[in-house]
Amino acid sequence: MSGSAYQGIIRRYRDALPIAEEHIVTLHEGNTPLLPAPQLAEQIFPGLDLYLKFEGLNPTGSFKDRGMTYAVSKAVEKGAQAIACASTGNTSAAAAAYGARAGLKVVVIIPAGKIALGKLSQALMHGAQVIQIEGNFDQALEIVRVLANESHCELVNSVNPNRLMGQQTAAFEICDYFAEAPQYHALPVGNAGNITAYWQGYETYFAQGKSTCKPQMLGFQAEGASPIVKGEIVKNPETVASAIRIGNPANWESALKVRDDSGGLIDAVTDTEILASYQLLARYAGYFAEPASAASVAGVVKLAQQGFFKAGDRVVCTLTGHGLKDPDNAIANSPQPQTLPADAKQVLSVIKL
Ligand code: AN7
Repeated sequence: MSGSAYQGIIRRYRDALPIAEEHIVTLHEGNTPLLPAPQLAEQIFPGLDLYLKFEGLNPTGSFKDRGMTYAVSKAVEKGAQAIACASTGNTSAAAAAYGARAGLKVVVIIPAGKIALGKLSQALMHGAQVIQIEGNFDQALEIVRVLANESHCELVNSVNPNRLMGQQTAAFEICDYFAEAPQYHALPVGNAGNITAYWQGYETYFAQGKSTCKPQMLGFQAEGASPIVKGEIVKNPETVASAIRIGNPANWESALKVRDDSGGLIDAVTDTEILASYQLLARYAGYFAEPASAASVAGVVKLAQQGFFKAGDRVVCTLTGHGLKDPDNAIANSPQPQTLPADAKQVLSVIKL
């Protein structure tokens, strides 16, 4: 293999992610597509210069891989034998995969029955100890914090600053692509780790003179799980977007700071709006993202309807996770296939071209 072949975000952005070569744990994450989406823009607001950063094409199918490669590498550097996390699904999939790669024991604590099928299958396949609690993500996070305090287990939720350092590389990639930062950056908000990490990345590039502006950060929570918008903890969060079914975000304070420092906003979108954008994305952009990811697009749709944008504005939406993670929601929100006898005449009779 050529020495210059792509080998993941730590080697790509060495200066921002310092660590000795021998400790690097990577699945060659990052370098994800930043796709122009003019047909989708046409549906939302003609003239919008819309791009999709498809994080579903990371090795485990979500943006969590960027944070996990650095958090697990740093855990290995420290000599940790085990890592643990609470998760709505994607963090557990990434922790399980990177932990397997590093030969670490992995413990994941998830809300029973509230994890998308693909994510559960990933944690199980990679050999993590999976504990389902009869409770929600916020309770799982409290339990895993106790575990990390009372053991030598490394906590790899986004309260671990190494996670955010890794995740900021998505902002680096976007600025490298445009040779500038976009005007607006929209993304879903759960624990608010990712919006914090992107802002950190944009600020770093700006400070280094690699961009001349910083974007306004547009964060979107699901209405039934929108503590930051409401300004109070949501005890029983509910949303079809199970990845962001979070009532007490771990990075709440920093989310408010990002909103204010960037001149952006954090708003809520309903499940109906999320599902409409979930389908718009699949039909008009050709990207199949999971429901939580569609919250970024749903938010842009909502703002566009309010007259927020003008023609030519450049907006990047992060699609945080792959649609294949959650086949149940995909099938439940699509027309069902027709079943017919294996007979050409009957099959052709129902096909509309
Ligand atoms: C697809 O996996 O919290 O605001 O435990 O999986 O940084 O929390 C996942 C979060 C958006 C929200 N989109 O990001 C977990 C978890 C997808 C996600 C988010 C998540 P943050």
